Formats: sequence, C-alpha cells, structure tokens
Amino acid sequence: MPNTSTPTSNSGIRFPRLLLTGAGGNLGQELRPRLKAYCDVLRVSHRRDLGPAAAGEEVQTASLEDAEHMLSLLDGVSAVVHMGGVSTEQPWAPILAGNIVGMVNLYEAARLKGVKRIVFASSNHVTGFYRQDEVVNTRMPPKPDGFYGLSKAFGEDLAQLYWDRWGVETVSIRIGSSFTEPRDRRMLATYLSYDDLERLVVAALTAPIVGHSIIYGMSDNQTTWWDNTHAKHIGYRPQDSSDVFRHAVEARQQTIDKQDPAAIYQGGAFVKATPHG
Ligand code: 15L
Repeated sequence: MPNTSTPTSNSGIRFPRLLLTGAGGNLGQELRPRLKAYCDVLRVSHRRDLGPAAAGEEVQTASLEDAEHMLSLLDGVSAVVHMGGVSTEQPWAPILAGNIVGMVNLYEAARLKGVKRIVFASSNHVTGFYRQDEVVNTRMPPKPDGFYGLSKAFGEDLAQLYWDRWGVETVSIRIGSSFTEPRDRRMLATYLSYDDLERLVVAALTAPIVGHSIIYGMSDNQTTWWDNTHAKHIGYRPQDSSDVFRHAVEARQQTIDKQDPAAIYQGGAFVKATPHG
C-alpha cells in the first residue's frame, strides 16, 4: 500500500472533488489512496460495492452502461480519472457495454454536468499491431490488436470529439504495463511503475491546457517503442525505470521465439488473444 502522506507528485494544485472510476480494479486500487493527497473529497466508483468510504471519500456504485448512474456520478466533480471499463481482451458484448456505451455515457454526463477535464485510461493496445522494431509516436495511426484496443481507439476519438465540439479536455494515457515489476522481456519496454503512474495522472490533471492530448504511459525505460515528443506540454517526468529489473527478467527468459506474433508485435500476447473461445 503506498504511503498516502507523501504524495509522489509535487503539484500544489488541490481539487475540491475528484472522481475515480473503476476504483476496485487493479490500477484503481493503486490510485485510490494516492489521489486523496490531491483533493478535498475523492469520489470513488465501481460497478460492484466498494464497501464503506474512508476518510475524505464518497463511495458510489455505478454501472458505466447506465446513463442515469453516470449523470449522478459526475454531479459536482471537478475532474475525472476514468479507470473503469474492460481492461483486457474479451468478447464484444462486455466491451461494447463498458468501453463504448460506457464512454459515451461518461462524456455525455461530463458535458451535461459541466465537468471540464477527464484523464482517460487508454491503452498501448490501441497501437498493438506495430512491430517491436518500430518506434511509434502519438500522431501515427492506430493499429489496434483486438476488440479491446479497438474500443480504446474509439474512446480516444470520442475524447477528441468532446474537446472539439464541447470543450471537454482529455488526456488519453495509453498505459503500458503497470505492475509492481516487469513480468517478461516485453515489459522491459512497456513497464510503468505505480509511482510514475501517479506522476502521470497528476500531470494530466494539472497541466494548464491539454485540449485532447495523447501520451504513452511508460517509465523511463532504456528500451522503448514509444515516443512522447508530442506530449511534452503535459509535463510528465518519469522517475523510475524497468532497467533495475532487467538482469532478473533476462535471466528468467533467456530466449525469445522470433516467429511468435507475441514477440513480433508490441501488443505481445494480446495480438493472439481470442474472444471467440
Ligand atoms: C493493458 O491494457 C491491460 O489492461 C493490462 O492488463 C496489461 O496487460 C497491459 O495492457 C500490457 O500491455 O501489458
């Protein structure tokens, strides 16, 4: 559990009320205690019951696919950190509900309730079919590696529409692999430490003007497939790196099957994950 008394980011900005969706998910649980340092009230939501609110929190059970739930969820919030929705390759039905209908409900609620900034947990799987010997920047066309990546590409386009037409700002973070440590050779390139995740989310919340900006969520890894040149205005400076884990990871995984699509493409195993059973 992170130390909530010492925020990782040194931002002096404090929000009256932040909303964290998907607070019961892997990264939601990690961000929940951390985000409290940056707001007076943290509203946390999930589709299942999260139990009692901690000090400084409001808890709301809400389904993304329920437009009424989303309207009530966004009432009175200053900004949203949207970690909710489906986060792996799955059949189309749950992806449609959580990541397509749910995103439309979230952005409609933001428009109607006057919420002006959303930090959207997009994914590196928007560009998962680029090869591991290519370096991709945020202006290159999407190449989703499955229904999940496709739904995140939709989310980014939706964010662009709500910025262009209704002035709702978004930072779409194409999160890499955010775990306690990289689990394999691929994650030496895609690793995002939890502290760097916090730094990135806080930078995305507090940068003065973002319009709709896209940024890859990665630590300062020596190996990288992603170029954040066009997102420097967000002011994210990673402090961690996968390099401290490199020796152990390479010792565990000495060889790579270069014919395996999971080793060829950036999306790794997602490029061959099937929702069709
Ligand atoms: C993701 O988008 C997933 O949510 C996460 O579980 C990881 O698998 C990550 O991508 C990854 O690419 O490693």
